[in-house]
Amino acid sequence: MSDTSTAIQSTLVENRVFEPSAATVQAARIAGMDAYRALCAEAEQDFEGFWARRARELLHWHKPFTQVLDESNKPFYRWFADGELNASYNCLDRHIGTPREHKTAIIFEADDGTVTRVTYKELLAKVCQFANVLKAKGVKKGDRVVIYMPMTIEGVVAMQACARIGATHSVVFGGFSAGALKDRIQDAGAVAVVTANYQMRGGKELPLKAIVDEALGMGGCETVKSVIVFQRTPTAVHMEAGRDTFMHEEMAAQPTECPVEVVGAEHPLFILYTSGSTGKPKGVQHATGGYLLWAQQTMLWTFDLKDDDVFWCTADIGWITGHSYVAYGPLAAGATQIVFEGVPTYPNAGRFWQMIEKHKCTIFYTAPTAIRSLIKAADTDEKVHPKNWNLSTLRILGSVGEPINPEAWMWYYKHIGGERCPIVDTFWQTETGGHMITPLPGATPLVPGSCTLPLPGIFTAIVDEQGNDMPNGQGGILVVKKPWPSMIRTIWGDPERFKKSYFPEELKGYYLAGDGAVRSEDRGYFRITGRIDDVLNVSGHRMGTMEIESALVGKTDLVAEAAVVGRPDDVTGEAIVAFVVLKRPIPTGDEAKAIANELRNWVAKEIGPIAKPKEIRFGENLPKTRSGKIMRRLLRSLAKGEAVTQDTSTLENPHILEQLAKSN
Ligand code: 6R9
Repeated sequence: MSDTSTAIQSTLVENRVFEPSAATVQAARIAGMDAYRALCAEAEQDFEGFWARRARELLHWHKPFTQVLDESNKPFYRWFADGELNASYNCLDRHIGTPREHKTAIIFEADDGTVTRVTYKELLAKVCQFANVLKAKGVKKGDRVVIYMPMTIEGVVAMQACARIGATHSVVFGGFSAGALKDRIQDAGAVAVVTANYQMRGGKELPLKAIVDEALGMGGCETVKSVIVFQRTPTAVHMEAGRDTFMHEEMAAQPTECPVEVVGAEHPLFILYTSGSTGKPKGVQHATGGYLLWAQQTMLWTFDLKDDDVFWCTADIGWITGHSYVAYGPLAAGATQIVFEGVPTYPNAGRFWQMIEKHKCTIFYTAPTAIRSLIKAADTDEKVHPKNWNLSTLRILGSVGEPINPEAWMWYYKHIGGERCPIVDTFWQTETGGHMITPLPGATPLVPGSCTLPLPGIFTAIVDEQGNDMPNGQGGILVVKKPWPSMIRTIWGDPERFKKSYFPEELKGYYLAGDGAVRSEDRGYFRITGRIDDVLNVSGHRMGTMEIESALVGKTDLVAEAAVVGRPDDVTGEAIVAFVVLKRPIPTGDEAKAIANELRNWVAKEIGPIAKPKEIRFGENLPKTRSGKIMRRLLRSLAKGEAVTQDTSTLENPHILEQLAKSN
């Protein structure tokens, strides 16, 4: 387990328990712990029946399935495989002709505060038009479409339109660089890219289309035949004749109806790239039926969604949270949701609270890093303290992306939830498709900093390196013992890596999450202690240390070698620290600062600003064993400013520890 996790662990001796109020329990879909246990028992006694009942009840099947789970080719599990459906039909069409037809589907608030609303009927019309645009461009079932869009209604429209025609989308977060975008376009073999001319964030106009041009210009993206551009701002951009067209012009020429392409339940709905422990991002592939089932079911269970709720998940569609809890789950469940283009600190750090008041938000779902930065802001500036806004419409709060420390939990509970709203601390991953371990608002007694218990049907456990169960109170490796419908199907184009990364032989066929965890002795509650692989979690964003290292050594005129580790950070959870060996003498003073800056900007250019190291330290070498392995544990201690207590006897070059202990 990483040093970071031990640090988090030691601050977490938590005895506070918050029981749901009687009124909350009474009104809840899963009302009380007995109801929760009954569902768990149902899943245990009749595993396939449990899932089949939910899939029949929650989804519209064009062709009903007869088979539930196909385990004939483990770990390539298949769910509801002979059933046929369409995700867009399930998110939109089936609400038409019901009272939801004229219900607001999306309340969009732009960076500058402008609000646009669309009903389910209007959203369906837009999705159909855009689906027709894609078809007119020759995009067919099974083709891949890369979406590089800001948070806008059009971003959701693009995803839904792909689903409608059976094209597999791959959304790339708008903060990724041209190089990262190119890698993803190339790996997915995309035939089209949907983007915007610019995006607006914090009052700034940031380019998207120019980055697409740069990515496509790098070579290797010859599969891309069309680029469709949403005109977000009036600013003109270069448009390549024969390849690039404007979304609004294309849509205006298309009818507002488009029959759905019915696909098999296992048809890949999307690929989403995420960081792993090697340099190359993994294209996590999700299937249509199982994924959509769980996205919708968790809306109903975890958020206890009711018809009059105003749901707000602040995640970007470039991440899994924005897939499951913006683009698919809320729509499948027929919710009204807020989609926000901007950032929490613009025009000031009261933006979230102001928007909750303005839109009468009832369920609010965000990341600990956002909460921590807003706590800091509220502490230094009374004017942005949440007490300035009326947050009484809120009834449920959620947290996702990283462990939430008890201090942040308590602040969230008190100042945002008014000590009235349960906090659902949802543990899950890109690979799991939807929530795995989370409290239920009307059932689970809450313990700050703990994601509590797995959802019914999800069989998580903590094991040792041989897959043996660990007793409560003892930390170990988090696994899932049984498959579940929304699980990753494979890594796009790399089934071997899928097997090796997630189902290592020594773990008895369990799914390996890549996190460490411990269960409390009294309640058996899960607490996630952090990644056990070389993946960092910076502001809730997954970053592979190897990815950053390869970006650094890619600066061949300067860098000879680099090692990247994480260090605990009050606001971002973890911060990136890079140890760099230059192809020149160790710089000092202003020169060191200038080179560090140059390297940080280089990483931003290679991967994206989220990957910028917070600190760069220079040395004439890295600490290595005699066999040449970089001693990362040691670097982690140095990054934290700790004295090195590890055994350094295998270290070939102990004197460099002194160099690397100093920041520039
Ligand atoms: C949904 C998402 C997954 C990794 C995961 C873990 C961390 C997510 C968490 C949490 C503690 C929670 N993580 N939720 N850790 N408590 N409630 O974030 O997906 O971007 O793939 O990241 O995030 O380390 O393994 P993804």
